[in-house]
Amino acid sequence: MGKQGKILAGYLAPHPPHLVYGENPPQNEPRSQGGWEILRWAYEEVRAEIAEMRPDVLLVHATHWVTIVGHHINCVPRLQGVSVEPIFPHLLRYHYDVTTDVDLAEAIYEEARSDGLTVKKMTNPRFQLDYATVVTLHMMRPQWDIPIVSISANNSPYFKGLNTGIAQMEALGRATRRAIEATGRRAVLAASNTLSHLHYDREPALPEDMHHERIYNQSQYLWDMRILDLMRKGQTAEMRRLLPQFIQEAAAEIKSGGFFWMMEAMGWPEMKADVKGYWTVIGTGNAVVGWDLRKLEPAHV
Ligand code: 2X7
Ligand code: FE2
Repeated sequence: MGKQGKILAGYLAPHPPHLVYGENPPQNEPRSQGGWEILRWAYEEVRAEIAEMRPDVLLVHATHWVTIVGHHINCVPRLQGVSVEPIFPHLLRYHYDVTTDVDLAEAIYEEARSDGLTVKKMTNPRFQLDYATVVTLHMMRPQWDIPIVSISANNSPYFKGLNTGIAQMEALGRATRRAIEATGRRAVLAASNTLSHLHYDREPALPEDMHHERIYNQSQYLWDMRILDLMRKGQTAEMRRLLPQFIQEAAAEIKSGGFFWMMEAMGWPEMKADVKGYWTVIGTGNAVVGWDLRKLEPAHV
């Protein structure tokens, strides 16, 4: 039997297209004057950690790849295309070229199916990646030289009621962990989510005019800080207990399931998370946060 795989780290890795737009990478067509630096610099720390960890694979729960029947796992070996953000096409028209870790993707499919989840292999070679997947992966690893696995957002917490949906996402997390272990992969997970999610509906003439960028309301700011404070202190069980109320009261995007998937796969570690940065994008609360599981091990991997 080969070496058992492991999850090296997990990141809360939000996906506003504004972050890619502000960076002006060659893959994106629109140009900007910059903007949202605090979040972009936070992602620079993630990039450095990934360069150091050298994982075999990056797994992302694809928040804006919404599937109605079941959880779909991307099993296409290579995907090339242009991802256009439907609401902000003037900010994100991104050219991507990515390989998929098909063996791991198929292992997750099998594990999830054996747990009774409705799952499907996505094999359409012309499939287009959603912008959340593209933005999160670009911000984490703009070279696109590490294979990925992307998992659709069945959004079961929306479709099936919050508690039933969360239970399903957690089952998917356990299945993902077993598949990583069985295939021997050294994996990094990403939950592509904003925290509080109420936002403005008018864009300034210059989208990156930071004079206009501020949190939508004080109550959702206080909620974000409460959750981030618990993450920083490593009070993970207490954070988990509050998440349903947070989702209801701050319209938190983590309702879409990826955060529950990732944290369950990592065993909800009672460790201090590394909050790398927090700021607003069109009024929503976005944090880049890391859980470096290598710190739980006696010797660094
Ligand atoms: O998808 C998003 C988001 N979650 C937050 C802010 C802005 C745009 O897109
Ligand atoms: Fe989103």
